[in-house]
Order: sequence, then structure tokens, then C-alpha cells
Amino acid sequence: MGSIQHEGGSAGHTADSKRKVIVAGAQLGPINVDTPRSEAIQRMLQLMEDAHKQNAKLIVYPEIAPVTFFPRHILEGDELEKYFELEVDGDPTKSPNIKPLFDKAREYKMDMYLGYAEATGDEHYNTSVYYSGQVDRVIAKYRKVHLPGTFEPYERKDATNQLEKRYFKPGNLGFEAFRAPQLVPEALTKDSGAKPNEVDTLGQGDPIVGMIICNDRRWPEAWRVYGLQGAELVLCGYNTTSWAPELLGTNEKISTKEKAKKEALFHNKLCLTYNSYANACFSINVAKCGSEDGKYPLIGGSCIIDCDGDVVAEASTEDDELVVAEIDLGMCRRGKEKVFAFEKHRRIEHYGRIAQQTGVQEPEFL
Ligand code: CDV
Repeated sequence: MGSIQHEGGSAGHTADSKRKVIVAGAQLGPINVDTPRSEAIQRMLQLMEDAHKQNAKLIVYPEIAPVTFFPRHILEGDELEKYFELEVDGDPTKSPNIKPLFDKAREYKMDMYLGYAEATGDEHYNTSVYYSGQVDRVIAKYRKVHLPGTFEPYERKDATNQLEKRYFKPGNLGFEAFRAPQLVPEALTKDSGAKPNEVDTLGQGDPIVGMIICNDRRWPEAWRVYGLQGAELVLCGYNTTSWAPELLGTNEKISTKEKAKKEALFHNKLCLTYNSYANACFSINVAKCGSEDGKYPLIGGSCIIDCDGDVVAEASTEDDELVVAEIDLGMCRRGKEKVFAFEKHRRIEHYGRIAQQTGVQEPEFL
């Protein structure tokens, strides 16, 4: 089944824009505990081939894409380590399991966001990298900052755990935007003598991109840090369970698995559409979904959102599925220069708490 193309959502075609690019989200269906890694990689390669046939220049995969969402299980030793990719010389393109993805992206000259569990000696992170197939180089790495769930497993034996705090360190690379070389034609570069941040060069360099992972998408702070760097495109892979009462809480509204899933899909779209709008950027958001091991439901809902918050394309299944759209990054200028002209309208003297305080401090009692 093909993905849903939304008519209301505009991929933003301005007649003369040079910032159009075809992009793809490669949603993955369930990957079970006993699914061989090579089989999952084969499925990912198939989606990349399909994206190439549709002239996509960028493909985005889910969080921890090539393996089952293992943080739901209690694991140690080799049983845990087997889910991680050990980087050779700090270079993910040489990491044996995921190397075929970089090789194929190089062949297709396709950029790629790849999420994987990263092992660097003693440290473990929930990581994504941005590889440029245009220039054959890893341009940026991001390590998930907001790790949900618990360190200790839940007491109830059949509860669904989310042990990300146990298995990963919080990301230490911040939210650093980067430019994706040659992703659009005729972008301004240093060689031309042009300088960024001048009125007549804004939004004309190589596309400005940011990466987040799953739970990060619920935190406007992450998006705003990218927005403040002029991000035109935010990339997000996710594994979002829809039924885990210990983790997500429960009430009348979400008393059944069906209702809980509906709410999880609603909150997914709410975060993605609002934050894309409020930072005047496009976003490509990609799920690993369906029922892993036949009993752990993950939502689908992979989608491409434009800088007005409209859904441009959306997955229609909970299986391997490509979501494709041509987007026009030139469209971001309106939001960035009008309603969200940060330099004119933000009032940072009132935002101190955001960066100085973690938890809630309620006012004094009356
Ligand atoms: N992998 C995740 O980060 N999942 C979380 C949980 C809380 C469902 C999410 O925010 O989607």
C-alpha cells in the first residue's frame, strides 16, 4: 500500500525556488528478537532502492533501526552488547553490520539519517548519524538527549519496560545544526565570498539540518535550539510504544489498547506539526512500528511535515513503507521572517527558567 499524500499540506512549491529536494522516510515494520540483523538490513536496503527509484536524495530511518527495540528487555553481557554497533576507528561507515547501508547510499549518492545503538568502548548511546552521499562523508552525529523510562525494571513481571536510562548515557553532543552539502543545487558557499547571517544571504546556503531521536520530539526546547540555528529540516526516528501503562500512565480516555494507540498517534502528530510550524522548518519523522514479537505494539504514523505544520505525506501501514515527498526549503523563509522572526520578537529576559531549572517549582501556597 502506498503512503498517503496530503493535498492540504503543501510541499511548498514556489515556482522559482532552487531549494526543492525529494526526501523519503523509510518506515520499518516489526523487527523481532529473533529477526537476524542481516534480514533487517536487507529490508532497509530494499527501501533505499525504492527511494532511489523515486529520485529521493535523502532517506531517514527509524531510531535504533536494525534491531528490535531491545530496551524493553532486561539484558546484560553479550545478550545486551549484541544489539550495539561497535564503531571501527570511530567511523560508523566501517561498522560491519551497518556498512552495507553506507555503501549503497554512496552508490546512489543519497544522504542518510541512520539511527543505531552505538558502543564506543565503555560507553553506550542511542545515536543517529547524517551521512552525505553527495560528498561521501559522515557530516554529523547526534546522541539522544532525552532518555525516557527507568533505570530499574518495573516490579510487575509482565510490565513493558523502557530501560533506556539503564542502557544508554544521555547524549553529550547537544543539538548542533549542520549543513547538508549539495543537497540542493546552487547553494551559496564560502568560496563565493558570501557570508551567512546577512539579510541577502539568509536561507541560501546548503540546507541547515538538525537531528533528534524519538522522545526528544516531545520537548520544544530541542526544536527551538535548532530553530535558533536556522534549521530548515529536522530529522527524527522513533520507536513509540502505545501500550505500557506503567510507563505512560492510564486513565478512562486510554482504557483500551485501541484508545491508547489513538492517543499515542495524536500526540506524535501534535508534537511534530506544532514544532515544525513554530520553528518554520520541515521535518521527516520515521517509525519502527507494528507488533514486535507479536506482543509489543509500536505506533506507525511516519510523516513528512512542512514548515507551516501541514502533513505533506504520511504512512498508511504498520509495516515497511516508504513515505516520499518533494519539499521546498525556500518555503521556510515566510515563517522565519514574519511570525517567527526570532530576532524581532523573542524576549529572552523572561525565559531564564528554561535553562536554569529542570523540575517544576510551584508558587507559594496562598
Ligand atoms: N523510544 C522512545 O523514546 N519512546 C518514548 C516513549 C516514552 C514511548 C517516546 O517518547 O515515544
